[in-house]
Amino acid sequence: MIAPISLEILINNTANKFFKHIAEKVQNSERISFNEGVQLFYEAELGFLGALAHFVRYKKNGSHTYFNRNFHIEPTNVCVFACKFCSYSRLYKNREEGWELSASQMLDLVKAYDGKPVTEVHIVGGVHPKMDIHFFADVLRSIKTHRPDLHIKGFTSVELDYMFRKANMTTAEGLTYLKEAGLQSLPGGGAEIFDETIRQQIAGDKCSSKQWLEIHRTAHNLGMHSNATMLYGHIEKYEHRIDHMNRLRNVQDETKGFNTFIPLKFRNKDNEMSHINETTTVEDLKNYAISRIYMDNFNHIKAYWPMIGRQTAQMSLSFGVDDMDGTIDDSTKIYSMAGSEEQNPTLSTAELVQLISEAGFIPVERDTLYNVIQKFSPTAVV
Ligand code: V47
Ligand code: SF4
Repeated sequence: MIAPISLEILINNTANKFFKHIAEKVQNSERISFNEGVQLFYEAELGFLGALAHFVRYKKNGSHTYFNRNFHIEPTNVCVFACKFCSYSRLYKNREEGWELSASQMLDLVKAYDGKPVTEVHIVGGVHPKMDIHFFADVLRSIKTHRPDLHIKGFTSVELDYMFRKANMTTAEGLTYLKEAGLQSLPGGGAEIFDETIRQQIAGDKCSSKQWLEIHRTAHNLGMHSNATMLYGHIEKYEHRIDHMNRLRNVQDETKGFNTFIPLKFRNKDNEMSHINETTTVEDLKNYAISRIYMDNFNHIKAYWPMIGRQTAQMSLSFGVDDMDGTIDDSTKIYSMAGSEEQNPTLSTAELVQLISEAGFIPVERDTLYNVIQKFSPTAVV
């Protein structure tokens, strides 16, 4: 088990004034500024960032590392939008590979978990012109009727924005309608990069940054929680990553409604940005660490293992990450289609416990809202 840590030795032995100042700020739980965040990206080395991020993670979560038992439903991969980084959408290319699940097929996917201890279903897919808000409200109601204890986390702001506009509903009306049908939390997808110039180039036709943030702010005001993501490692600069984090940090100051921040590494297989090299593992770990340092009002930083791979996810636990997402059960295709090493993402509870223990942390099964379900002894095999 990891002992409580101090930054004293680092501070006393850091000659560089900027790094010393940042380490002191982190030690004193003082917020770092936009410019300081950017400078860390350009100048700091991984070990220094890891020490600071680990300090923050330890202060917030000790050596607990969270995971949950979950599965995804992807209603369709047909999408009216044309994000350049997307390897998944099948409206414009290879339409014959598109799928469209009916409401009863989605309920059957839920029924397949009858008697199994899953706590969350994550529902996200493409934006299909025929799947409207009433269709999804029926799906939510049927899931809740069948299994009331299953937490439904569903729909990116991109899907919601499209549904609400088609139904002529305001954001508050649409969210209230879906909440009453059974929707409990929003996932973090669709955020990509908030900088308007970069967003225009990679995802120009879908909901704007302002709309994304407004949907999450409204959900929080209605008592729902949500996650936030950031797609990094493509054409953005470090300034854009910090700008993205800054906009989220500002909303979180207002609402406190975000559960976790999930950096998503751009994967380059079979999409219109395939010519861009993927980031290195060092860059991924730096990104997690700076996220942990910068997002001081987020309780959790998640490494989504189906996208980053289980080994990097395991390493990330020493760079600020305290959550590995869940068992997944091979129920999502977004990342395998984009080239992730996890082609059939499934981890048993025993494997998650093993990965977390091996990295020196205490595995904790959580529900969607981070209530503890069970704490494992670090070496336990389930
Ligand atoms: O918004 C799409 C990303 C997101 C690629 O809230 C890509 O718990 C990398 O948001 N390379 C959807 N990323 C998935 C998502 C998510 C996943 C897991 C957990 C949660 C949560 C949310 O996937 C999209 C986009 O940013 N994405 N294509 C790609 N080629
Ligand atoms: Fe559609 Fe989402 Fe792919 Fe964009 S990333 S094209 S919104 S499925």
